Amino acid sequence: MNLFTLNGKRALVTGGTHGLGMAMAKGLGQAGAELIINDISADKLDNALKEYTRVGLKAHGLLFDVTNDAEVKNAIDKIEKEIGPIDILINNAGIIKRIPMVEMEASDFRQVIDVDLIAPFIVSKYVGRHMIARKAGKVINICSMMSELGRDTVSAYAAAKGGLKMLTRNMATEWAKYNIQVNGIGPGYFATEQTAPIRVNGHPFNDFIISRTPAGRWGNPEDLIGTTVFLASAASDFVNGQIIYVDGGILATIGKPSNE
Ligand code: NAP
Ligand code: GCO
Repeated sequence: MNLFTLNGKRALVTGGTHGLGMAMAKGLGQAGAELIINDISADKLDNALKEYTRVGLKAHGLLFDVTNDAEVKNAIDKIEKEIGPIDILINNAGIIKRIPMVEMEASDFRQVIDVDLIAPFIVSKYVGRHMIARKAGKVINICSMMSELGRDTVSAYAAAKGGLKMLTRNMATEWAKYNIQVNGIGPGYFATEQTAPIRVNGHPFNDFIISRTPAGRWGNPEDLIGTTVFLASAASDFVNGQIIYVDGGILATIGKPSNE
């Protein structure tokens, strides 16, 4: 089982102050990794660092906007110089805008693409330079059901997550020769702040997801920990360019009529 240990490793998790980011970071910490948690909000970062300390994990906080090239470069240089080498990167930070396409402003579309697709490129570029020099590293991009499926109102999000799947494969193609494994996780529907508006009891989408998911429930953020530790550890040293869907079976089935 030493294949799964992260002792001596250091992991940067973008958007790691709550939701899926915090759950995955806690999993990495419990497997032995030192954590570097990023967010765009100072308050959320402070509260999150208190939570990581409360559960006995070693975590540093870095405030930067993942879409801002200069801020990201400075942050990565600062981490590498003052904290230490980044062994594991999780590109988790993300936003969604649920707007019918014909009503969506290009500025809204661009903002979603910026955070969900261009930012993983920017952060990976600056972290990748150090990983390539060390000929070692793990990058995990957080994809989505929308990397494979469309849905009313989430056009920009689907475009970004579809693009992130292919960015993952291309990064794996370019970096595997440097002993860097780049893979993705595609969560199904998970209970977090991001899905709160569509997970209200009685909301048609809430009932739809429960019937559409063979497991018959929403995912709990902790359901991602096993896959995250696998992709961050030596256990996945020959796994490159894969997207592992953790979705309770959504992508495996056409679903069934709600009255069945
Ligand atoms: P969430 O609760 O909304 O968390 C998103 C995180 O990203 C927050 O910490 C947010 O910070 C941070 N963030 C947003 N813009 C940022 C920026 N410009 N710079 C730095 N940090 C930024 O969402 P979640 O549900 O945990 O989702 C996490 C990831 O999983 C996202 O990529 C999402 O698309 C993906 N995902 C979620 C689900 C699901 O069912 N929940 C399923 C599949 C994929 P603030 O809170 O301070 O804004
Ligand atoms: C939505 C949801 C989804 C989930 C997730 C599914 O409005 O459909 O927010 O996008 O967040 O990405 O995998």
